Amino acid sequence: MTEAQADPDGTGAHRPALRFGDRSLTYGGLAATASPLAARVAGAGRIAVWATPTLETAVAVVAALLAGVPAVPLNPKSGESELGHIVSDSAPTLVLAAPGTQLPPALAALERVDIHAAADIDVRGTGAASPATGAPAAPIGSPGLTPETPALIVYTSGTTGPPKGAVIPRRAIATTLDALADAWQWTGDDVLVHGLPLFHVHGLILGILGPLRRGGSVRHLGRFETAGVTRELTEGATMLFGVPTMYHRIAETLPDDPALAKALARARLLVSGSAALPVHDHERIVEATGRRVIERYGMTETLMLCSSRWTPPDPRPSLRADGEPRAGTVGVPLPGVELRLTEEDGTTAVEAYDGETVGEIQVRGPNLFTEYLNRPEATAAAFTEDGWFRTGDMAVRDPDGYVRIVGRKATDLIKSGGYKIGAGEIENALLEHPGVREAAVTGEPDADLGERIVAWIVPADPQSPPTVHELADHVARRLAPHKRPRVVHHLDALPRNDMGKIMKRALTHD
Ligand code: MCA
Ligand code: AMP
Repeated sequence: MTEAQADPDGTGAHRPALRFGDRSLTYGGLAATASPLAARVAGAGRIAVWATPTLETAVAVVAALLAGVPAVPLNPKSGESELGHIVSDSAPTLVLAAPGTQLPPALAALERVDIHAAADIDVRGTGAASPATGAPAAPIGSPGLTPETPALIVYTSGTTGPPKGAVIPRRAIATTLDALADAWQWTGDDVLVHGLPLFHVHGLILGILGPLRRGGSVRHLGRFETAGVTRELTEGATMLFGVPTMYHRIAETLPDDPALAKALARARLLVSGSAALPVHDHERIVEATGRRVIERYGMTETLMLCSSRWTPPDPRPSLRADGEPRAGTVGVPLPGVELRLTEEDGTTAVEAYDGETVGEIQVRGPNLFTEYLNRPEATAAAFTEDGWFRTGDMAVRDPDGYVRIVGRKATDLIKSGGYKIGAGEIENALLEHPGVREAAVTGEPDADLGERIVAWIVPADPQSPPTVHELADHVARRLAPHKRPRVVHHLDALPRNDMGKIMKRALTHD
């Protein structure tokens, strides 16, 4: 029996919904687990969720959606100043966490509610779901809530200052997931596997809420590893979501791992997003598996913007299916998304579809966020006067409308491992280290991470400059481990222009 068939009474309650390792919940189990939690948090202003990659996080977010209470997913690896900022900015009334989890001092003042996610029996290998009561959960669009009700507040880095909270309404989540369903023919029969973190849009909205909205299921790996991908795709999963770093690691592993190649070849859909998938990795995967990876492009503030359409693979290689994924492009705008390229002035539209004329991507549509929490000026600055959101991504359009991202407007934004990281927040953290007098942060190409964070510092004492480990620990403790510098250069002085501004383009090491 397949998972899609595990519905003996036709109510859907027995169908599998979530699986994390050997713990899983059917739709009935999810409803029975999330409903009391929803009742417990109903009426709370905003709630924080300690977003470990576990069943509890998924249950907590579903409960928040059922209750209509905005949830702020917290990175459990956030350091003290990042966490302190998010908690004071979003002012949650309580924090939801798995029982037994120790929470850091930054959350001590919040009332704590344990997430009791009593999992169904282990279904792995039996093909059967456990009996459970209750109707299937319908986390989005519950009666009594408007589409504009905030669902999630997701913190995202900018070029300077601490991260901003993007307020994402229910309407945006529903719109984006339905647009992806249309583009990818994503249905309740699909079984997704992923190992992404659950405090960002990719892992949480696409990876958890996506399968639930379709009535399908998700198997989360806890942490990404290629062996888990092989296992789940071999045992019936149909789709894989990942960031390019994950596909790079897959491409590196494939030559020595025929089981991985076989598992990927079976998948219906392999999707990469959050950063550009290098053409070389894409080609290595095609060569080893015969499968193309679909790239999709999105942003925390806009949710999903572009993707190729999925069409069943044509066995005749000479026949290119319409809309086939093409390495180096992110496909075409999704249904409902208005996309334009603009010239330097930020308002004149680029009309060319010539694969050459570069413009900034600006977008409109029901998939967009509402605002940055407590930041009216930042919100206003993010939009043009006529309501287009400025993505800051630079692109060209091919004659057939395919969008090709060629760079970013701001050099102070770094994408490392699929995480967006602002140079400014790392520079501020570095300046708090007693051994650092001046600091500048840049990103440089990295085969695994896409970009790696590089710190250029003027040490307070040139005789004993702080080591890379010391500065990495310092940044990881304050902000988050993925924001730590991987390389540190010591300089006598930072290159500055006549105005005293650091000239980052002059920061190269020969
Ligand atoms: C290392 N670690 C440390 C330190 N050094 N901890 C404290 N102090 C240190 N000095 C720990 C890390 O916490 C981690 O622990 C482990 O060592 C390895 O860290 P790292 O090297 O950073 O991780 P990695 O193994 O290289 O991770 C690669 C990854 C990861 C798995 C690809 O980057 C990842 O999950 N990326 C996904 C990003 C993502 O979801 N982005 C979506 C946002 P431990 O082993 O315990 O973990 S973008 C988005 O949502 C938009 C809408 C979109 O388009 O998708
Ligand atoms: P975030 O703010 O973390 O949501 O990251 C959004 C940014 O990730 C976008 O503005 C792009 O720069 C980048 N991004 C997301 N998906 C892709 C993709 N498929 N190709 C290139 N860049 C991407």
